[in-house]
This record gives sequence, C-alpha cells and structure tokens, in this order.
Amino acid sequence: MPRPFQRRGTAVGAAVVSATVLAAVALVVTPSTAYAATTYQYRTDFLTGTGDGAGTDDNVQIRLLGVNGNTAMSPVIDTPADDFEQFTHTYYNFPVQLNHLGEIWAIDVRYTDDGPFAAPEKWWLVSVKIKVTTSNHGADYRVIETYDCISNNWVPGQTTTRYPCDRLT
Ligand SMILES: [Ca+2]
Ligand SMILES: [Ca+2]
Repeated sequence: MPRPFQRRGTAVGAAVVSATVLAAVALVVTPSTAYAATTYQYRTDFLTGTGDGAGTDDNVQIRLLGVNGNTAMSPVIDTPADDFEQFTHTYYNFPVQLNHLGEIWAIDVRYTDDGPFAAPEKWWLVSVKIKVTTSNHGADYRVIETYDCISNNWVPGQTTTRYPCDRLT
C-alpha cells in the first residue's frame, strides 16, 4: 500500500518542479524580449573662422558637461579630411551611450601642439554646435536637443578652455 502512495507523491513533486522551471524560464525570457533601452548619441559640429590663419592642424579634443553627467574627454579629433581648416565644419560623434547627460551647460575644448617639435599654431573657433539624438537600435532615431557653444575667438593653446552652451531646441 505505501508504494503507490509514494509514486503519486513523486509525480506531484515532479509537476511542481517543472512548474518552477517554467516560471524561472519565463522570468529570464520576459525581460530580454522586452528590453529596448533608449540610447543617446552626442554629435558635435565645430565651425572654424573665416580669417587668415584661422585653421589648424594641431590637436583638438572635446568633452561635454551636462547637469546629470559629463562625457570623457574625446580622443584627438582626426577625420579622413583635413580638419579644422579655415571656414569649414569638422564633425565629431561621441560613441552611442545609455546615459542621458541632461541639459548641457558647457563644453571643455582641449587644444595642444601636435608634437614636441611642431610650431604652435593658432586656431579661431567660431562655435561648437551639439545635436543630441536618440537611436533605439536605429528604430527611433530623432533629434531631441540642440545647443550652441560660442567662442568667436582664438582658442588658447596647450590648455583646456571651457565654453558655456545655450540650448537652441
Ligand atoms: Ca587642419
Ligand atoms: Ca584629419
């Protein structure tokens, strides 16, 4: 008499286990299929001045300061083009990131010689425009904020200069 009773008990136990396994699988699957975090990309647009000698081949780096956080200082900006030439735009896009910086209130621009034996150059920066976009794995790309950070002057060399930014949109 005890044997059939034990078998039934085992069967009930197995059913409980498989229900637990299913529940665990559901817990793992649900968040990953529902995962769709918004990502942000910060795109900068440097405008170099129109005057003689406004352009430079020296090293330019930038970081963004937001009310909720800052980016790291960028690498030296060097696109395939001759960057930061007279009356041209130079673009640098920060890597796509998960955290939103909040309202951007300033930028730090680092401007240094491109080598220990290179003659220091001058560089006239008109402004840096910033465009913030969302890109939910490419599906919801849109511009959510734009800023203008104005210099309208020579950028001091061998140092980092902070420029305030105005939100445009
Ligand atoms: Ca250049
Ligand atoms: Ca270049």
